[in-house]
Parts: sequence; C-alpha cells; structure tokens
Amino acid sequence: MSEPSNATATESSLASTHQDDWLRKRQRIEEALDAYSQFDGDCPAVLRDAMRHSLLAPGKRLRPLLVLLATDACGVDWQIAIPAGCALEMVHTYSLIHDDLPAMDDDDLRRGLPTCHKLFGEAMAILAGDALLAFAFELLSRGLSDAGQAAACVRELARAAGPTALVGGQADDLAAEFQAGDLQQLQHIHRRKTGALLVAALRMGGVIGRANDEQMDALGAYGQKLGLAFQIVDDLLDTQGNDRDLGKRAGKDQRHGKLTFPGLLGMESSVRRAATLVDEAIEATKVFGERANALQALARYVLERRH
Ligand code: GRG
Repeated sequence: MSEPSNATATESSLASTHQDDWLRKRQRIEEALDAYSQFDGDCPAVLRDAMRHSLLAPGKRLRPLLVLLATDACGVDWQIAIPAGCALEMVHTYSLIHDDLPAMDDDDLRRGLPTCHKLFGEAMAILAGDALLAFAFELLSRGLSDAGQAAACVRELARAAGPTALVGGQADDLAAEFQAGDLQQLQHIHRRKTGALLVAALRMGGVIGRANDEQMDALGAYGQKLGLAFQIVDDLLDTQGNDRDLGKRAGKDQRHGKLTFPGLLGMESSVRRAATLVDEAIEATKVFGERANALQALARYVLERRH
C-alpha cells in the first residue's frame, strides 16, 4: 500500500519503537475499510463512490488505532477488533462529511482532497454520511463473534455519536460561533464533539479485550484527557499550520468566529495545558503496566502531530 503524503509526515513524528506496529495496524484497517465498502449492485454506484472518496482518503486513522491498542493493552488479539475500528472510522467520516457541508462549516478541502459535496453535490454528500453512519452499526453488530460484546460496542458507539455527545457538541459548537464564551463552555463542547468518539474507541477496545472495571475506567480517563489534548493541538494547528500540511483549510476557526483554546488561554498556555493533559492521560494507563507502552507513545504523538 502506498503511503499518502500527509500520512508520511505523521509517521516521521511517531515514536520509532512503535512505528512499525502502528503502520501494520493502520494498513490492516485501510484494507478492511476498502473491503467493507465494496457494496453490491443495490447500492447506487455514485453513492458508493461518494462514501469511498471520503472514507478511503488519507486520514490518520487515530480512532481505529485506539480501538486496536486498547484491545492489545488488555492482552487480547487486536485483529478481532478490526470491524469495531472500521465502524468507528465510518462514524467519524460521516461526521466529517456533514461538518464540511455548506450548512455547517462549508469547507472545500478535507484529508487533502476536495470535500465530498464539492465532488458529488450536497444531496449525495448528505446521503453518503447517512449511509456510513447506518452501515457502521450493521458492521459492528455482525463483525464481532461474541453477541454480548457486539451489543456493548453498539451501545458505546451509539451513545458517543448521539445527542448527548457528538451531535450535541456539534450543535453547541455551531450555536457558539461569534458568541462570547468561557473555558468551561469550550471544554463541554469538545468533551462531546471530539472526546466522546475517542473515549468510545478506547472503551470498545476494552469491551473486546474483556477489560475489568479498573481497566475500563483507565481507558475512559485516558480517552477524556487525550481528547481534550487532541482538540487543543487541533486549535493550535489551525492557527499555525497551512492547508497543505493539514489537508484542510487552516485559519478556519477565526473565520467562523469559533471559541478556541488559544483564543481563550493564549498559545503558550494552550501548549502547556495540552502537555499536562497528555501526562495525565499517560498516568491513567499505568494499570496496564508495560502493555500500555503503545498507548503512552500515541499520547505523546498527539502533542507532536503536524496535521
Ligand atoms: C456533523 C454530527 C457532526 C459532527 C461534526 C467532525 C466534526 C463534528 C467537526 C469537524 C471539526 C472539528 C475541529 C472536529 C473536532 C474533531 C476533529 C479534530 C476531527 C478531525 O479528526 P482527525 O484530525 O481527522 O482525526 P482525520 O482526517 O485524520 O481522521
């Protein structure tokens, strides 16, 4: 599999000891996403093409990687978690397609490519997002051989994608544009809009890894801290990065009058806060002993990422 250009930039900043393992896992995820999104003749070709355009575009695959690393940390073969990782990536991709629509952030560039609605039209982009969301749950319900685990994963993902998490956070984020706001409000938005899917990724990996209560709490705590750190870095990159490296338009937050961490805290304090959150995320994984090494390295990568 050839490496997409922005993925190459990612890999160069990954901790070298984990690089090969992460590349291997990501390659398996990419192959599975490709295989799962073939669909038969009952799926219109244009809908299939729109879904695949956004799904197979070079994303970081952070959420599926978190699923696999959480299963790994529990000492269970990560390969059985691949369908769950793919389901999560499908829900994430649906949210990106809809976020880019003219009615929301109105963007023309995503993952280094034209956005779904720019290539396929607005109606088809809405349908591609809808179809990815629905298909993710079909995949989750049939992709895990243990029915109890499948049900628990469906519950985790549905909650994280729903009104009290992803969609609710997005609604509040849109409502807050060009409004005054404080840190508490900003964190409340991003715990739902960004953090909930990351926490779901880790908890789904925990379900599949048969995590005990202490391990599940640790995965949830790690995910919450990492989610906020990830968002702070995202805000910093939006102000400091460029379209080419980011694969999306830089400077969007200011144009949309978004509440952001650098806007409220300043750049230096935002960097310090992200670093503290990553330290706390790493601390939370200590219950896994050495098995947490990869999760800890991934947390450090989130601080160093350039896109
Ligand atoms: C439309 C329900 C709905 C939600 C949209 C995805 C989203 C919520 C908004 C996009 C804008 C934004 C700043 C979201 C925060 C989460 C985030 C940083 C998403 C981008 O995730 P990455 O960086 O993207 O992991 P890739 O392309 O690498 O997968």
